[in-house]
Amino acid sequence: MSSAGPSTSYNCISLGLWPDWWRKASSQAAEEAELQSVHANGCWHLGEDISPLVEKIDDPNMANDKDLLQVVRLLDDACREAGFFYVKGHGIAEPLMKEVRDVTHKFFQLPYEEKLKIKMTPQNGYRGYQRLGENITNGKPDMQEAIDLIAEKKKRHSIMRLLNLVNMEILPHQWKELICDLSRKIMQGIALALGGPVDAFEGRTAGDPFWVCRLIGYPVSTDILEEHRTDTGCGAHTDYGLLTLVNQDDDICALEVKNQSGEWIYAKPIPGTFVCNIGDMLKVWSNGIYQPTLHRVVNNSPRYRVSVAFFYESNFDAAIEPVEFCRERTGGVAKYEKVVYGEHLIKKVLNNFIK
Ligand SMILES: O=C(O)CCC(=O)C(=O)O
Repeated sequence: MSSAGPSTSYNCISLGLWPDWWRKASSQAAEEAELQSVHANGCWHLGEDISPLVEKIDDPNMANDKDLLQVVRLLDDACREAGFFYVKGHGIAEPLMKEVRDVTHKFFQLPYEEKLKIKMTPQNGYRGYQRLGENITNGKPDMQEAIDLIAEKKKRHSIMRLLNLVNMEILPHQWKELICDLSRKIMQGIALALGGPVDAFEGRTAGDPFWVCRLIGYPVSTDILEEHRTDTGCGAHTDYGLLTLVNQDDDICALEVKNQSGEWIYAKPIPGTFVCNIGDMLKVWSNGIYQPTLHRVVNNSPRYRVSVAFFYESNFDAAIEPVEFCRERTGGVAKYEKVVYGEHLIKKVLNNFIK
């Protein structure tokens, strides 16, 4: 989940370092040439194959696996230099990724009254449908509608029960399991990349990860009444958890990431990949070795865009603080105070919706 403004969560802040190739990309053509040359150099930022990690991370001999260790090194580069990266070879079939986006499009095409049947309320734990402009970032309504599916802690707030009211299962059943498992594996890789044990995020840190799956629809701006329109589908923010995976429409550029020169550049869709970015909890935990990166969404295209973002978080009640082995690598002093993830989340969520 992300956070707004100089704070953090559904919308937030903090800049990652960007490699030169990323900084230079300005025109579409220059961008493409640049991306290709970086890809040719085997740069992991552009969808290097993470299958060695996905397939072998649970193998007791994984520490000797050269291919896996190479993915870990590239993951370290990506987290240090950009805070944003694409993954392919992740094991989730492209048709399933498309099906998830298709059902999301289908839901948002329903009449407004139908969508309201699963309206988000405090009583259902802030799960459900949010109308256009209901989510706010940096004090401004976002030009998006969305559905939040959130990890269940109390069955009576089940979003699935609500969804039955419109006789519709929003996402294929296996989606949550697959994406949660993939997130856990990438986090295992990140633990190794930071020089920690593979299970560093297990147990009290993220052994029972809280998660939010957010289905987001960004209308064409000219379809929005002028008096309701703002210029962003999702205002500039960083995400407030550990890791976010975004399954975005293949053919619309709208997700923008701020580079070190202060320019907004597209995280262009690359079919079959997830765009991943790290969040605020990882910054605290790593004592700033990895920094989340400011991003936003602007849909200037003539088409309705959807994305399905999976926010993989720590345990809801985890007290996140700089871990010792990261402190040792950064001068021995904790740069960030302890944060209880769930408290942080609630504070942000309450600030992020129009009352
Ligand atoms: O729609 C996207 O591509 C990203 C959405 C996002 O950044 C967010 O919801 O935090």
